[in-house]
Formats: sequence, C-alpha cells, structure tokens
Amino acid sequence: MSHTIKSLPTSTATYDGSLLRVAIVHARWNATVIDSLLKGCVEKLKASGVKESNIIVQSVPGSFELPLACQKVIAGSHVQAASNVTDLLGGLSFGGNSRSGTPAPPSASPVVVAMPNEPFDAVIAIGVLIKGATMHFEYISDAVSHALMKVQLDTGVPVIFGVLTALTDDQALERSGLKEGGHNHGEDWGLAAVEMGSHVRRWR
Ligand code: DLZ
Repeated sequence: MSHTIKSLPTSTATYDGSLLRVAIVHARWNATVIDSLLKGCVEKLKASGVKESNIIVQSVPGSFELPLACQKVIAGSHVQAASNVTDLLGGLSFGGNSRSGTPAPPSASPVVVAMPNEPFDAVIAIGVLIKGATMHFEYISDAVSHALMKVQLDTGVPVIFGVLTALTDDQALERSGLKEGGHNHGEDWGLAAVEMGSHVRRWR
C-alpha cells in the first residue's frame, strides 16, 4: 500500500463500535460536498459496527453554527429536531451545486428520535468552508475550529473535526471523494469517532 507522508496510516488496532452512540452535526452550506462527506462518514461508522439506531443526525445552516449545536447535542437538548440515520440515508440529497449561495433546506421529513438518557460517545461536526472573495472564510474557520476544540475539552466528549477548509472548489471536491483520485475525508471522520469513542469509554 502506498501513502504519502501526510496521510493517516491504517490503524493496526480494530475498534468495535457496536456499543457506541454517535451524533453527526452537519452544516448545509455547499450541499453536494456535505452529502458525500456524510455518506462516507456513515458508511464507516456502520462498517465499524455502530448501529443505525445509535447514529443521530442534526443539520444546521452553516459551519458557524456547528459548535453551539454540538454543545447542545451533547447536553441532550436537541431531541425534537434530530433525524436518525435511516431518514438520512433514505433521502440524502440537498440538491444544488457545490457552491450554492444559500444553505439547502433542512431535511424534508425530520424524524423525532427517542433519546435514551445515555451520553454520546462522540460527535462529528461536518462543514465545508470554501474561500471566497472576502474574509468570511478566515473568520469562520478560525472561530469554528477553536470553538469545536473548546466543546470537546469542556464536555469530555470527543468532537471530531470534520470541517473542510478548502481554498478552491476543486479542493473540496477532491477531499470529499467527488473528484477522480480524491479521497472522502468523511470516511476518516467516521473511523476517528469510533476510535476516540472507544478510547474515552476506557478512560472514564
Ligand atoms: C455566510 C457563509 C459563507 C459566505 N460561506 C460559508 C461556507 O463556505 N460554508 C459554510 O458552512 N457556511 C458559510 N456561510 C454561513 C455561515 O457559516 C453561517 O451559517 C452564517 O454566517 C449565519 O451565522
């Protein structure tokens, strides 16, 4: 197997996700790219044994909203708005192109999920920021990355940094597996959630 020095080598350890509860919080901006990242992420969660019923999905408009939503999801106050992954996989397409100027509408039929009083083992924050003509990109990237780190350190729940900060559309397409020769980073985030969730369970 060949990989560049920048890649994450395949882990020699295997992690069993069958007992884990994972939340995915995703932005809707740049919907085509988000769709692909979400699919890759969910595929790897399931391949690692995480049960569909233990994967909760919550959407927010843009990446700037991710930290607060992650914090609230961890606190368990999102029950009314969450969709489960079956709903997600059944109708995962927000339409539009990778640079739609507005966020896609929320999922057409949100499912109210009964939330047992069990904590999440990991939360995956997914967003796609693409550099435009203004400084928006820099401010949001900086604020969101710091805030997501703060959420995980404040709560003790791993928050997986699934935010692409792309300088071009092409970079975003490549990193979401939508371009020939690219790689879907959503897959890595699913695996990271299972690994970190498993570690934190042991460290409790
Ligand atoms: C406003 C904005 C812009 C210009 N670009 C993006 C983007 O590339 N990716 C993304 O996730 N969100 C973007 N947003 C929306 C902000 O994240 C946020 O939703 C709004 O500023 C409202 O708080």
